[in-house]
Amino acid sequence: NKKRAWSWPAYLEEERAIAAPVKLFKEHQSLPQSRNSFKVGMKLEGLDPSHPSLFCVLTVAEIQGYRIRLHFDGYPECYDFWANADSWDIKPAGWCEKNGHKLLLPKGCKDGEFNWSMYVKNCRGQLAPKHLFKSLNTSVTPSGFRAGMKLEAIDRKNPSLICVATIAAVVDNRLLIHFDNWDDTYDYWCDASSPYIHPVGYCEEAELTLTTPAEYKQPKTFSWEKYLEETGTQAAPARAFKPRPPHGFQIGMKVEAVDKRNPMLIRVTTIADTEDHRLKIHFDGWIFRV
Ligand code: MLZ
Repeated sequence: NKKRAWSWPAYLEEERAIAAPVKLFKEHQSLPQSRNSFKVGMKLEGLDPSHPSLFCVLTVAEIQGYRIRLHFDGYPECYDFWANADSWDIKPAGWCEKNGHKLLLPKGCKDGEFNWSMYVKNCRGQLAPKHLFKSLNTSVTPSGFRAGMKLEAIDRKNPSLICVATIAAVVDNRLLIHFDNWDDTYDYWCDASSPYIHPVGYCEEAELTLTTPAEYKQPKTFSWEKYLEETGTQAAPARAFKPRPPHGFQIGMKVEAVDKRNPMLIRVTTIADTEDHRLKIHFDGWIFRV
């Protein structure tokens, strides 16, 4: 009675379930089109997932298939995180300087004293070569978004809040969202199809509460017209927003998903519940506990 290797087709048949069709996945979630050529030890710049507007000095610490584990230079390993090899969130050395973004330096390095080529030399490291970064050559479609424009955006750290926000930067097809009068720990990058961003006037139209900028004097009487005038700014044009249609995944479909508690693992999972833009993932064989 030899045990056969686990396989998706056999498992799906056993469970009488279907795999989520490939067409439901976004390009970046889909089957890799290229190979992962990153190597352990290569250094690069990338977004900190817990402070998603901040680029940091990172080193490739581990490779698993199409994924790479990234380590923050000078920081404990517990902050390491995984990214796909084609992620927009990773950039070659020098990208921040070229694009005018702040780079969080390795612990111990002083601002103004950091220089990539000296740094890799001193730590006998190696820069990840530019051609490994798939996202550098993405085709850019012109959009109506410009840095400085205002909008209404969901605070992803406090997702019940829709707040007065500003486009702090536009790079490729991506927008950096900043919340007025808050520090940059709430900032994040998204694209024009993000369900987290809405044009000015959205809350009023949908009869939702708009959270006004921190320390705003008369929050009760906030008016966009007045605020745009006070700040000498413009609203992002409604036509620039390209809201994505609901995702199409259905309850019961099987997918492969990262285990967020142990993110080196990708597990066999089932879609347990759906909202327009969100899925609830159940890890097969694990019992729900409160
Ligand atoms: N409870 C939090 C809410 C911060 C909301 C920020 N929105 C951009 C605080 O007061 O710190």
